[in-house]
Formats: sequence, C-alpha cells, structure tokens
Amino acid sequence: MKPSPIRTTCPYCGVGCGILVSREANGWSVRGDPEHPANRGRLCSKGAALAETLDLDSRLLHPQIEGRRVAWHSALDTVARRFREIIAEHGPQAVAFYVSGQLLTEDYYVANKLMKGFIGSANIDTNSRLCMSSAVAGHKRAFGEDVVPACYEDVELADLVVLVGSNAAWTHPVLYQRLAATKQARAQMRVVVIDPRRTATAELADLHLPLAPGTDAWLFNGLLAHLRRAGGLDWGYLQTHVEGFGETLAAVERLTLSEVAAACELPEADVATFYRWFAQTTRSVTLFSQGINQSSSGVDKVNSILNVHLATGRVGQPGASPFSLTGQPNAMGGREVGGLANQLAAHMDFTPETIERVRRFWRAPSMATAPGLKTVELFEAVRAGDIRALWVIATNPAVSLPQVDHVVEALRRCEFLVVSDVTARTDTARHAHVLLPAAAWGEKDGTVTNSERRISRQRAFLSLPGEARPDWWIVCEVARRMGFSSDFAYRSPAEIFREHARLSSLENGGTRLFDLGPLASLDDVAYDRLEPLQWPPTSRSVGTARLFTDGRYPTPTGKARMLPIQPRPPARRADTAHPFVLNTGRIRDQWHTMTRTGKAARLFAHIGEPCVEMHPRDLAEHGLRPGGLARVYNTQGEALVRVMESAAQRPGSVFVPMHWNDQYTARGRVGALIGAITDPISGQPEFKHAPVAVLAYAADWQGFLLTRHDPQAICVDYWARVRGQDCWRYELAGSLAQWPAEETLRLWLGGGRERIELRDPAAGRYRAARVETGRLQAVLFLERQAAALPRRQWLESLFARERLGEDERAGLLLGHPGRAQDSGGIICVCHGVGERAIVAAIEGGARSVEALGLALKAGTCCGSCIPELRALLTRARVPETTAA
Ligand SMILES: Nc1nc2c(c(=O)[nH]1)N[C@H]1C(S)=C(S)[C@@H](COP(=O)(O)OP(=O)(O)OC[C@H]3O[C@@H](n4cnc5c(=O)[nH]c(N)nc54)[C@H](O)[C@@H]3O)O[C@H]1N2
Ligand SMILES: Nc1nc2c(c(=O)[nH]1)N[C@H]1C(S)=C(S)[C@@H](COP(=O)(O)OP(=O)(O)OC[C@H]3O[C@@H](n4cnc5c(=O)[nH]c(N)nc54)[C@H](O)[C@@H]3O)O[C@H]1N2
Ligand code: SF4
Ligand SMILES: [Mo]
Repeated sequence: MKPSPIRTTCPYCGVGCGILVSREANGWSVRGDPEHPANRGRLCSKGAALAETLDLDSRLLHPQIEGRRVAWHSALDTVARRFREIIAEHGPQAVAFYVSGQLLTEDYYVANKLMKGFIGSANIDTNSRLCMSSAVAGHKRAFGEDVVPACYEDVELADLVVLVGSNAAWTHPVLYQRLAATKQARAQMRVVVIDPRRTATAELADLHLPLAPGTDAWLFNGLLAHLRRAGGLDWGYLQTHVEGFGETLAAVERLTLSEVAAACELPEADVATFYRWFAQTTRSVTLFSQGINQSSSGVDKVNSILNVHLATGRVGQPGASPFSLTGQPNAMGGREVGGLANQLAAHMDFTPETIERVRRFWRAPSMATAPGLKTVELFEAVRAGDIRALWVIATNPAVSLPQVDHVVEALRRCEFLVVSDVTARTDTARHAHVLLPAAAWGEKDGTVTNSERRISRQRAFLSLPGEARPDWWIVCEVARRMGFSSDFAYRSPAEIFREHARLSSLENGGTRLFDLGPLASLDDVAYDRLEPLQWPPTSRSVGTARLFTDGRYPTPTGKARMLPIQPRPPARRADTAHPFVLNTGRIRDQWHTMTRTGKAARLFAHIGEPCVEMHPRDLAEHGLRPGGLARVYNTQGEALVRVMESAAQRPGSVFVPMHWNDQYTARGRVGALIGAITDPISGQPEFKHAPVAVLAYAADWQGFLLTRHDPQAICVDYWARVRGQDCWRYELAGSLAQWPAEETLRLWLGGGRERIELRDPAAGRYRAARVETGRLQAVLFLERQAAALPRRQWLESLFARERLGEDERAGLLLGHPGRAQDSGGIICVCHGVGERAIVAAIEGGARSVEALGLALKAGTCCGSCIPELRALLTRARVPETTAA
C-alpha cells in the first residue's frame, strides 16, 4: 500500500496554498491539495517546483563559529553568553533580533517572548516592516485593530475587483487564477488594475490605469469626492458605524476630476470610468499590496483606500471589502504574535494595562515597556554601535533592506552577529560570527496564517538533515542558557501554539478580535490534525470568513474611523541628473533573495539575469540597446544589469527586480539604490520610487561559460550565475584588462590545459570546450562582438549527454550542430514550452489559451504563464505596423 501523502502548506507567498507531498520512486512529488480552501488543488510555478528545492546542495548543516564547525552546545553557549555579557554591560537596548514573516507562528512567538518579556527590550523587528507595516498601521487607524476583513471567496463574489499596487498574476498567482476563472465564468464582473506598469496582472483588466508613480492617494481621494457628488455614499452606514467622515469628506470636497487626472497623469475619461464603476457596484473588492505599502506615505495611501470602502459600507460584506494581500507565508502570523517592534503581543500594543497583563501571563522578569526600533532605525543603531549584538533569523537584510551598502557596513561592524538560516552562503551569513543551521520547509512543524486569516499546518515530511534544528528549538535553547529555563521548556510546537492561543484570549472579553480561545485546548493529536481555519475560531473546527459584518469595530466607540488624507508625492523626485523613477519588485519565478528558488533550474528559464525594464522610447532617447548592459545608479549606489525593452513600462519609469544579490551576480543588489526613506508612521521604506540614471555599459567583450562545476569566484565587471538543468551558466562581460589570462581560464574551465580551443585575437574571439572521457565538462565563448555569440540552449543540452556524439563534438565551438532549432525564450516553465513553438502554434491556428494548451500543453499545469500566452495571442492579432 502506498503511504498517504503528507498535507502541508506552501512556504512561499501569502496565498497559503495547501500541498500534498508524497514519496515516489524517483523522489518527492508535490501537488496542490484539492481540499485546501485557499487553492483547491492549484499551484503556481514556484509551488510546483518545490520538490526541486529539497536537496541538501548549499544547505547549512552544522553550527559554525567564525567559519569553523562547532558542536551545538558550544554555539548555543556562545550566543547566550555574548548576549548576557552585552546586556550586563550595556543594557537590554544594546541587543536586537531581526526576524521574518517566513518563520512559523511558534518560532515567532518564542522569539518575541524572549526579547520582550525576558531580555526586556522591544528591539525585535521583522522583515514585515518592509512589507506589511503600512497596512497594519492603516488598519489600526481605521478599524482599531490590524484586521483583514475579507476572504478569498469575496474576490469571486465581487462584481468589481480593483487591484492596486499588486501584480497578483506573478505574486499571488493562485488567487489571481481564481479571479481569472471567475471572470471568465461571470460576464458582468469587471477588473480594474492600477499600476504604473502594464503588468501580467493587467492582462485581465477591463481598465488599466497606469498612474504616475506614487499618486494613488489623489486617485482615491478623488474617488471619495466623486462618490459624494454622485450620491454614492452610504449615509446610513456612515452615521451608524463611522466617525471622522465629516472632516474627511470636507477635505476632498473641492477636488475635481481634472485635478485628479492631472496629478495622476491619466486620461480624464479613464478616471471617470473607474469612478463610475466603483460608484455603481456595491460588490467591490479592492486588493492592495506593495505598490501602496512601500511608500513614504504608505499608511495614508492605505487609509485613502479604506476611506472609500467605509464611505460605501463595503467592509467585510460578501464580495465587498478592502483586502490587503500579505506577501510572505506567515506575514499574518507574525502580526498575530506581535513580531513588530511597536507591538507587544497577540494584537496588544504597549499600554500600562497590556504590559501588566502580558507580564503576568509570561511571568516575565524583565518586560519591555516601550516600542523598540523599527528595522531601518535598528540597522542604523547597529551601524552606530548602539546595538552591539544582533540575531538575524530567516531573512537576508544585506540584500532586502534599503541602502544595503550601509546595512552591510552595519553587519560588518556589529560586535556580535548571529545568523540562523537554511543556506550556508548568503550575503548576510558571510558576516556572521555564529551561524546556526535551521530546519527548512519540509523538515519543520507548526502553523502559518495566510492573507485571509486562515491558519494552516505546515507538517514535516523529511527528517532533519545534518545537525539542522527548528527555529523554535534554537531560540528556546538560547533562552534556557540565558537563565530562563522553565519558561522556555517547550517540548513541541503544539505546546507553544497552545500558549499563544491562551494569551490571545487572556482577559479579552471581545476587546480584541484576534482570539484563538477555542484552540488553546488542542491536544497534540488535534493540533497535528488541525484543518485550515480562519481566525477568530468559534470552535475548534469552525472559523470566521469575514469580520466587521455587523459594522461594529474594536475601537472605543465601536465605530470605524475615516481620516482626511493629504496626498504627498514620493520623498525624492526625478531630476535632470536622475531622470528615471526606479520601481522595484518581483518577477514570476523567483522568491526574494533566491536562496530557495535559485535551486530549481526551470525557475531561471523565464528571466535568468538581473535586468532593467524600460520603455522603448526611453531606450532610444538614452542610447540603450535591448539585450545590452546598463549601469543603473544614483548618489546612493549602483547596479549593473541587462537591458530589457518593455512597452508595458511607463515612460520615465524603470523596473529592476529585487531578487539578485552577490551570490548570483556581480552588482545587482538593487537595494543599494534605495534611500533609507520611510513612512513616518509605519517605518516602511519607499522601495518603489527612487530617482536613478541609466547609462549604457560598454563592454569590451561579452561571453558565457557553461560548466558542470561551479567556479563561484569570478571577477569581471558583469557576471550573472544561472542554474541550468545539468550545468551552471555564467553570462560574462568585462573590460580589456579583464580578458582572462591562462590561469583564469583554468579556474573557469577546470582541469588542466587539455581542451578544444579556438583563439582568434584579431577578431577578439576565444572559444574553448573541455571534454572528459566523452562527457562535456565546460564550454567558454568570449567575443568582442556580442552578436557573434550563439544561443546557449543547444550547448546547455549537451550537458545531459553521458557521451557526446560526433556531430555534437564537431559543433562545440560553433555553438550549434548546424541544423538545430531552438525554442526561443521559455514561456511555460512547467512543460518547457518556448516562445517560438507558441508563436508557431498560433500561426498554425491555435487562437486561444485553451487551444495552445491542447496543442503544446502550455499553460495547463500551474497557469502562471497564461497572461503571457494571452499577450502572444493578442500580439498575433495586431498588424505589425501598429505595434509599438
Ligand atoms: N514570484 C514571487 N511572488 C511573491 C514574492 C516573490 O518574491 N516572488 N514575494 C511575496 C511577498 S513577501 C510580497 S510582499 C508580495 C508582493 O506582491 P506585489 O505587491 O504584488 O509585488 P511587487 O512586485 O512588489 O509590487 C506590486 C506592483 O506595485 C507596482 N507599483 C509601483 N509603484 C506603484 C505606485 O505608485 N502605485 C501603484 N498603484 N502601483 C505601484 C509595481 O509596478 C508592481 O507591479 O509578493 C509575494 N509573492
Ligand atoms: N528593492 C526592494 N527590496 C525589497 C522589496 C521590494 O519590493 N523591493 N520587498 C521587501 C519585502 S515585501 C520583503 S518581504 C523582503 C524579503 O526579504 P528577505 O526576507 O531578506 O528575503 P528572503 O530571501 O526570503 O530571506 C529569507 C532567508 O531565510 C532563509 N530561510 C528560509 N527558510 C528558513 C527557515 O525556516 N528558518 C530560517 N532560520 N531561515 C530560513 C532563506 O534561506 C533566506 O536567507 O524584501 C523586502 N525588500
Ligand atoms: S500561489 Fe504559488 S507561491 Fe503562493 S502559496 Fe500558492 S503555490 Fe505557493
Ligand atoms: Mo513581503
């Protein structure tokens, strides 16, 4: 009998898809859980590739001190001793934890408890500061508590779905697929996408508003003004359930449509259409994400959105609600435990009463009594030497913070840096004094909460490799060695979860909606079997789909608050020296700093190198060539990336993915270009609007290296490391002085001097291949003229051969066997279908996504590439002459 699959949850985005993992003859297999309410069996490309990320290659498997392997007890003793010493000498404010929305709730709970109740400082902040903190603050101002009122089903029940600052097609793909399926089935449904870029998400839109970056608050203020003028307000709801509406409405009274259109640089008619649809459609859901949150006025933008929903009574109703999408798998869980420095615990802030309550509950010897430092300030304090010991858990700040060059300096200067990670080499880990090997997804047990407040279990299906340990265990062992034994003597995540649930309901009496009371008594078996459930639960198995359905809010008056919003432009504006606005964010197939998605070759097929996307007009005006390299820079820093032409880009705006870092490219950390500018309330950085200049980089030569053995140390101006199916690929470019000498060639190609070579100095050409007993080991192509380089695909495919054939050997230094057909860029990652094949199929009569699916299987697995298939179909219908 085959063992039944393990039911667990995807470790990537906040959609929180259920996953079934089973053991097959050739390894693990991963598929969507048809019974999980978030995804009903669907998965996106990242989820579907999870089995490829389970190997131990590049895993951190043993504790290390100063780069040397040590026993666990010695690593833990060292961490506890150094923290104790620094606290004794400099006080609890001299230490800090920087944690992550990728921790499980149980890990998060104990870290928060240790810092805030036992060390006695609130200097624990989380990468959710970079992600959700503006939404948190906006919710608290409007609703009195950080609560997302809606559920995924609302997206399917709505007649109007507005996506603002969200590229859900790539970042919340399964939710987007649910929306797409509904839209197809329900003709009356409309979708509006508000994003300066025409993203994959906009493919579904009836209306796309490519507004000027950072102008959303004008648009939503204008909408409020319009609702008032058009009789679109729900006065009954306002009078009974909302306060502050008088002054809020007064503040926007004189705002006209043409003023809004001018401020947002949008056609008046399009703004009017959006306003009309919103006014007409009771069932409206507004989904928002980082295009709103990551801004120096992010909290105000959030409230400008909540204002229009409150003004129309569309909060927590079926198909009618504002809906903040969470990014990380457990961004919501972190907010529940109070992992942000300005929260205490379990949705309680720092008030004398709550501090006392939590002190009693934890029997805390040393309670924090005031908020701690928010991320950007926290790293400034590390740099200044005010914080002397820092423990980073499950996040990679050397890549993901603004002004990363300062952050790296802070990490270098830090007197005592501890890093817990699953990966041995990251840009942050390289500075650690102590490195602690954490258990990874598949090895750990606990809970996560998704965007719709649904708590799901992550269940282990792998044994702990090497000496890796779960994060909760590591934190508790350090706590015990710091002298807090009995308070951190948990034997399992279940025990921690019960305590967390008890705290949430402690003296609650309905004052906090976050109340897990019924789950506080789950025994270990019930915890293990816990079914996905939306908080607050009314029993152990029944959750709550929507909140605020009755219009009552957890504020002192029971009413929600509307707030007058004075829109502010981004803190720094483009000028003649820095004419572009840099927008940063995600691509479809990579996750953050690539420590996990970087393990799956097929996730590099879509976009393989760091890049800057620009409008064709901007390229032409600045003498930039698609496929060439460019320096993107400002006074803050610089990145060197590949130029990608994209008519989807707004002229004047450029987009650089956030993912690339020192492990994957020479100079691609885009955080280096982003100022440490934050929202004054939330402390969330302005990641989406940094002024930059873009200048072509003139390489003296370009080339690529394909190799079975990763040389890792490559020193030329540009290199980008791409994982192929059976080899590594390095894209290369450099100056004349960097033309590789023999010694370098040996390092790159491996082996001795025996290689097939073609040297043509006059043409500025070098090509070499190394074959060992018939098996290809490495290929290197360098050219003065980049155009002379062949496509890499055929050469890459030769690494799969145990022995090269005669033709193949003969083609090595040509880069093709003469008759090969390559497939263009890969569009459907799941089935490996390239653009050429798709275009050919369209020309051959496949006129719909379904037809392409039948012909090529493209788009039939995870569906993430459907927007691109649709774009190719559309393009095929447009006569060449009218295309941009
Ligand atoms: N593939 C993939 N998916 C992910 C992640 C990942 O790393 N990779 N990370 C997860 C995490 S942690 C998060 S937080 C989410 C983020 O999910 P999203 O917020 O959807 O992703 P982003 O790409 O950061 O930004 C969203 C959009 O905001 C737009 N934008 C920029 N400026 C403005 C503006 O002024 N106004 C408006 N209206 N829009 C603007 C950008 O053009 C971009 O398309 O994704 C999650 N999902
Ligand atoms: N320019 C720019 N920067 C951004 C953003 C942007 O849009 N633009 N977005 C911001 C946002 S929204 C976010 S959420 C952040 C994300 O940024 P980070 O959190 O820095 O990115 P990750 O790569 O997810 O880092 C997670 C780390 O934890 C490790 N890890 C994985 N699982 C575990 C585990 O179980 N235990 C432990 N101990 N470690 C583990 C991984 O190997 C990895 O090193 O980036 C922010 N930075
Ligand atoms: S949408 Fe994709 S990344 Fe997000 S949880 Fe589902 S499978 Fe994972
Ligand atoms: Mo995020």
